[in-house]
Amino acid sequence: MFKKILIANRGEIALRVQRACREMGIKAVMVYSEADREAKYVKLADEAVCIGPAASGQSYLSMPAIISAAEVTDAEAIHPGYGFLSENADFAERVEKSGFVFIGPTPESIRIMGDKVSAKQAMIRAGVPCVPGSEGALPDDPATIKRIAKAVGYPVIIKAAGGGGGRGMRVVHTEAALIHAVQTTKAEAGAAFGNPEVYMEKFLQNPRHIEIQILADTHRNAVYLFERDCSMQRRHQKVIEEAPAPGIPRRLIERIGERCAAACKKIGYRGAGTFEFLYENGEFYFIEMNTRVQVEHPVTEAITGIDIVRTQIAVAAGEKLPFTQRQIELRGHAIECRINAEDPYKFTPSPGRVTTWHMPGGPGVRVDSHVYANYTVPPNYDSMIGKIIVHGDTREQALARMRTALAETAIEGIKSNVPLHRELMVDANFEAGGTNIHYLESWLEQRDR
Ligand code: MV4
Repeated sequence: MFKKILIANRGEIALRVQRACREMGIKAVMVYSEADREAKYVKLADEAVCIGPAASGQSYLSMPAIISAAEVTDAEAIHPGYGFLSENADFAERVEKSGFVFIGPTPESIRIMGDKVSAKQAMIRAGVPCVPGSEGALPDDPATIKRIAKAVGYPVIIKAAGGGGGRGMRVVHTEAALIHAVQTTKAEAGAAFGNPEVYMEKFLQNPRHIEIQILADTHRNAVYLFERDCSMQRRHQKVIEEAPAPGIPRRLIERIGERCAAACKKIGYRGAGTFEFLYENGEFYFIEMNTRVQVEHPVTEAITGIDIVRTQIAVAAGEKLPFTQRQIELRGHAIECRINAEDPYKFTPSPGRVTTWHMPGGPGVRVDSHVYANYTVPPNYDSMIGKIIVHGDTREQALARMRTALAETAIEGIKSNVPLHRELMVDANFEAGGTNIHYLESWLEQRDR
């Protein structure tokens, strides 16, 4: 096992990975920007290295700064967390070329999944069901594009190969609007991602966002850790996640989960990963794969009892997965509320000094956050400042525990979205379960009136 790991991230995930290191007897090196100098997890670190100014581009996104920090501290491996450089294939490659272990998949896997056209082609070959659409990137010829759209059937969606997570997409309802939409999306994709390639899919009108968590080792073992329902989102930012997904038959999850695990073995995937699907009318359609640990991983940890971060580290060190698929059991129900430093009505960021920070507790309650009373939320980064995760025997119990947890929560000095979560936890439609990807945004519109 590694003796020392460098954690190339900040905030709650930096603390989460540090905790896994502690538990495993591994020394943790934290890197921090000038804006995060006072963070407690930095002071708690075995070693800490300042890698630059507050701006991410000059700190958490600076490959030379991070690799130098690993060199001077003699770390053996680098955990990238989520966001920042976590899905940057060039970074993974530079980490390995510099003699460190990248705690994640191979640069090649990251590269394939980063290009949404090659990701989809790999999944089709591996037997994972995808949204019907163009086979690969769209050609230039307008007549051919029109023929493909006609075969797929309107409405269609044009997506950038270099996009993902909701960036670089355009819905098209009629042939009259098609060619202009393709050309505009291509131009935007070229400017934003340095890759003008686009592809076409049938546009699904009211799907749910269901994702499958997988873990794979370097000994050809891969397992799925069931699903998460991430449909409660606003502007492609998830707000609430839960597992299992309400109302989806277990045999369908088992079938798609087996396909994902088989695909991992086929492509030689290693580490943690997530297959994102749209789910509509009882069918799963692959859209993207995330090659990192995700914000919402604690939901899966709660229902399986498996420590995903610990397992990432273990398989990166070459260990075999310590469980087989048959040993993984689903227990109870988990819900996560993301806590953001933002106005709960207008969603404007609300950084600043946190004067009161009371977090909930009790049976089945977990809080992942780096925040404490008198901590100052810097204005330079994502507004997520923590997560409340509850677990219960049933969805009803999990919901009850989340309501109690949110009632106990007190955050003062900055605005937070805790009031929004309190309202959503008593919303009749959320309570019923199975809301689609548009539900939260339409709920917010209704609330405004
Ligand atoms: C789609 C879609 C409907 N049909 N693809 C948005 C994020 C990116 N990961 C893919 N996205 C979508 N792809 C087809 N063929 C609708 C969305 C979408 C969405 C997906 C998941 C969660 C929230 C969403 C919100 C708006 C649109």
